[in-house]
Parts: sequence; C-alpha cells; structure tokens
Amino acid sequence: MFDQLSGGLQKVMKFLRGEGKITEKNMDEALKMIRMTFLEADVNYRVVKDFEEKIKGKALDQKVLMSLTPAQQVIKIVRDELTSILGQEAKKLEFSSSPPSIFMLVGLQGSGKTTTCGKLAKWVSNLQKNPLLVSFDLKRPAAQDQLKMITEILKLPFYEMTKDQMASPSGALKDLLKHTANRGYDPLIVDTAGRLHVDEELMQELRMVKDILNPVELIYVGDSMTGQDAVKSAQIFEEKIGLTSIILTKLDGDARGGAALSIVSVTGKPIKFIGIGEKFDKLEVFHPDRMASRVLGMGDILSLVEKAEEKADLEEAEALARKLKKNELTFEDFKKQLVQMKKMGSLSQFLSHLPQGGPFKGLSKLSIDDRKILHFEAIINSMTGEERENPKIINGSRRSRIARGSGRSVSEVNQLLKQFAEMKKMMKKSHFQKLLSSLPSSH
Ligand SMILES: Nc1nc2c(ncn2[C@@H]2O[C@H](COP(=O)(O)OP(=O)(O)OP(=O)(O)O)[C@@H](O)[C@H]2O)c(=O)[nH]1
Ligand SMILES: [Mg+2]
Repeated sequence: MFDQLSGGLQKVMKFLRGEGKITEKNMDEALKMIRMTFLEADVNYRVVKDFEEKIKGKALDQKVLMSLTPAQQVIKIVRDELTSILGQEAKKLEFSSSPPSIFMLVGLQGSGKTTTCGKLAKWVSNLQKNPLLVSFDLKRPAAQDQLKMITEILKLPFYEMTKDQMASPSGALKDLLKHTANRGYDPLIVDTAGRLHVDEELMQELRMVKDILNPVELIYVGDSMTGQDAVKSAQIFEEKIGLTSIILTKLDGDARGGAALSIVSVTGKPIKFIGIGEKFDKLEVFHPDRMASRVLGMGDILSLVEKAEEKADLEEAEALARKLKKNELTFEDFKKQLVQMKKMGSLSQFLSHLPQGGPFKGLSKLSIDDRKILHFEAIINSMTGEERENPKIINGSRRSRIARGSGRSVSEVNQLLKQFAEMKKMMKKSHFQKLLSSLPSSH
C-alpha cells in the first residue's frame, strides 16, 4: 500500500548511491526528489515542507554518522523523521478505569464507520470483552438497520433506538447509559451519522452525544482512498469536537499511503488501527515502525543503518579506550558512559552492542548491575569537579560527604570508586592494547 512512496525513495537512493559524500548541491537534488515523491503519494503539502526542512538540517549536520554513505545517511534520516511523526510504537486502545468504556466513531459519509464498529466489536470480544453496539443517527433512523444486521452476523448484542427515543436524543442517551451499566456491557461502541461534507449541524449533534456519553475513545474513521479530503476533515473534527485516535480504512485498495502520514502530523492523534478489507476480521493494529520500514521498503539498508548506529557506539567506546591508554579516564567520562548506557536501555544491552570477542572480551566481566547505574550517576553528581578529574583525592571525609549528597551509603561510594579503579586497570592492562594498536593514528 505504500508502493508509491517506496518506489520514489528508491530512486532517490539510487541517485545518492553515486555520490561520494553529502554536499549542499546533491542534497538539494535529493530533497527535490523526496519532495516530489511525498507529494505524489498524497502527503499534505505542509507536512512535506516540514519534513524536508528537518531532513536537510540533519543531513548537513556535522554530527551524522561518518560510516554511512550519503544514500544510507538519507535513509536513516527519513526513517528517523517518519518515526518521529508516526511514533515508535503501536498505541493501544484506551479502556476506561470505570466501565463501561465508550468508543464513539465519527467521520464522513461512507468512510467505513459502521463496518469498523463491527470490526472493533469483534476485536474486543476476542479480548474476552462484552461489547454492546448502538447506532446514533438523528437524520437517518434507518441507518441503524445496517449495524443491527452486522451484530446479527457477529452474534453480538445491539441496542435498538425507538422512534420515540430518537425524538428526544438526550433522554435516549441517558437510557442507553443506564442499560449498558446495568447489564455490565463493556465497551459500548457508538456508531454515528456521516455527511458528505462537514457541517455545523452534524458537529452539534456529535458534540451533544459526546457531552452526554463522555467517550474514552473518540475515533475518527478516515477513508484512506480519499487522501487529503480525509486529512482536512480529520482536522475539522479534531478542532470542533476533539479526537483521541484515528482508524484509517480501505488501506487494502490502491491508496497512496500519504494520508496516513499527513493525518497524524496534522491532527497530532495516533492511528490505532487500519482497515484492510470489508470483512470483519480485516482490522489490524497499526504499527508505525513497520510502516516506516515498509515505506522505505528496504530492510537490507535499514539493517545496515542499524549496524552503523552500533558502530557509532563502538567509535565512542574507542575514543574512551584511547583516553584510557593515556590514563586520562575521569569520572566525567565514566558518567558519560553511564548516560549512554541508560539511553540504550541497560548495561547488558550496551555490552551486547559491542563485539563480544577480541579486545572487548574483558568488558563483559565488568559486572555492574543495571539498577546500580542510576545510583552511580547520583554519586558522581555529588562529586566536585576536582574529585571527578582526580579521584585519588577522595578521602574518608569526602566519601561521607558524597554519600550524604547522593543519598547513597558510604559503602556504595566505596564500591563505585573500587569499580572505577578496576575498570581503569583492566582496560589499560590487556585487551585494549590490541585494539589501540589497530586504530588509525589520525584518530
Ligand atoms: N475495501 C475496504 N472496504 C471497506 C473498508 N472499510 C469499509 N469498507 C467499505 O466501505 C463502504 C462504506 O462503509 P460503511 O461502514 O457503511 O461506512 P459509513 O462510514 O458507516 O457510511 P455512512 O454511515 O453512510 O456515513 C462499505 O461498502 C464497506 O464495506 C476497508 O477497510 N476496506
Ligand atoms: Mg454508517
């Protein structure tokens, strides 16, 4: 479904592959190609512009990973930007802490609201939930027949609104709430009316429903085939009634995929599911990371990028090793390492990013408990600059001052000092010498 985006980006990469390094000129050319690709894939113009500026800034930034070619560099940046727009992880459907959880689905006519109500009901009943469905359409009372039929197919309960109830909607909604609570349904899934265009009357109707039901999820259902129209109306729904999340439908068709990117960027709300077919099991949790890889469509290069990122960590480790050779390691460096470790999740993860053999073999013997990292950081923070540079001066009274300042015990301070000394000794002594001798002298 993201073939177009993917195809265009491949062309950019092909162009950059011939370039030795990133310059202002080839970056301009690449950015022009990226811009066209995104616009052709129906990504919102403003989103494209924003994207372009960020990519340019990052690509020309001196801090980019030296070991990547320009093409790989740009892929990395595009991936990072896609992730920063779409988010890293799939966002879960919210359930209310005091049931029933109410999900209210809104959107333009024909976007797939009623079908999606059925899909969602099926999805939550697979989670052992007990959903109740209701259709709320003041203009078109017959609209509920469609949802009723769906519940019959799915063998799920349906709440039927009578004509009289429809005549006094706020009373009807309160009856509905009572009925739902009394029978222990959770969630209550509310289908609403769609219009060809957003109009004030519809917005008022939806606001009234929202105010009475107070839904935990107010979900905009957007037809991805309609591209920018879906994006524009999502923005209006967000402004007028407020949304919590988005479901994009019909991504099984030849939608150009740009809507997904734009809709999140414009509304700031996450896509939680995508509809990929008319049947009720054609609902998928949306995984932004997978989408980013699919858009880039090049798993091989992405894994290369990941390796380069590991290599960057390795380069930091090498820089540290060089300092060690000169016996210049200070607590300031040690703290930097701790921060880096924290960034990477845990010490064990950090170590697993380094080659396990050769010069780094000794590292895994440095058994620092992951949880201790935070404590160590606090202790280092309590040291004076002088103490960090020259740990030898840390005598007994300084130790107790540092312990008090960091809220840790003196024995922990002692432990850190000991570990630091050991690390220094071990790195200096053996394995690192081999590594150091293999480093180019220009470093
Ligand atoms: N291919 C495909 N078709 C879908 C998907 N979701 C919904 N549809 C179809 O889109 C059409 C409209 O769906 P509805 O669920 O009736 O849309 P609606 O938003 O309730 O429409 P109104 O109530 O008239 O506003 C139906 O033919 C559905 O089968 C999807 O993910 N993929
Ligand atoms: Mg409908």
